[in-house]
Amino acid sequence: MENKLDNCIFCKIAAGQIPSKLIHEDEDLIAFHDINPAAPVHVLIVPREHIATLADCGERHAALLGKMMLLAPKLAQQLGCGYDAEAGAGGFKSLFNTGPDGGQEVYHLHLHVIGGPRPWRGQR
Ligand code: DGP
Repeated sequence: MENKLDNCIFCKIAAGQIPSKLIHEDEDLIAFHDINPAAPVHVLIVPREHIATLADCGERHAALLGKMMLLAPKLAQQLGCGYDAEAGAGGFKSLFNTGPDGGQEVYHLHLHVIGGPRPWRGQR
């Protein structure tokens, strides 16, 4: 599995070389709290494999991307911002930023999971 321990902050977090507030880890993914949260809950789901952006993903990454997206509602539930369909309440945002115009700052694929009671920073 490719990683970039020399210059990628998320590879270093995945390798345990930089501390983070981890909330999930398995053989493919880690998840941790964002250092600069935009909302009461803001976590990042990150593959252990170094993939720079969503645009660098191919067919071989389909299962990994599916795993990332399926983890998002589980973590949201665990962190108190799950979507309750019966009550029509709660919920969270899940977001991939891609490239400079997509607002991407860290070039290691990650899925933001953002939620909690509004208002959030920069949001209604
Ligand atoms: P993006 O703009 O999509 O590339 O978001 C990168 C996010 O990563 C940003 O919300 C801040 C977060 N981040 C950057 N460096 C670190 C770090 O060292 N630790 C943690 N926990 N989060 C980080």
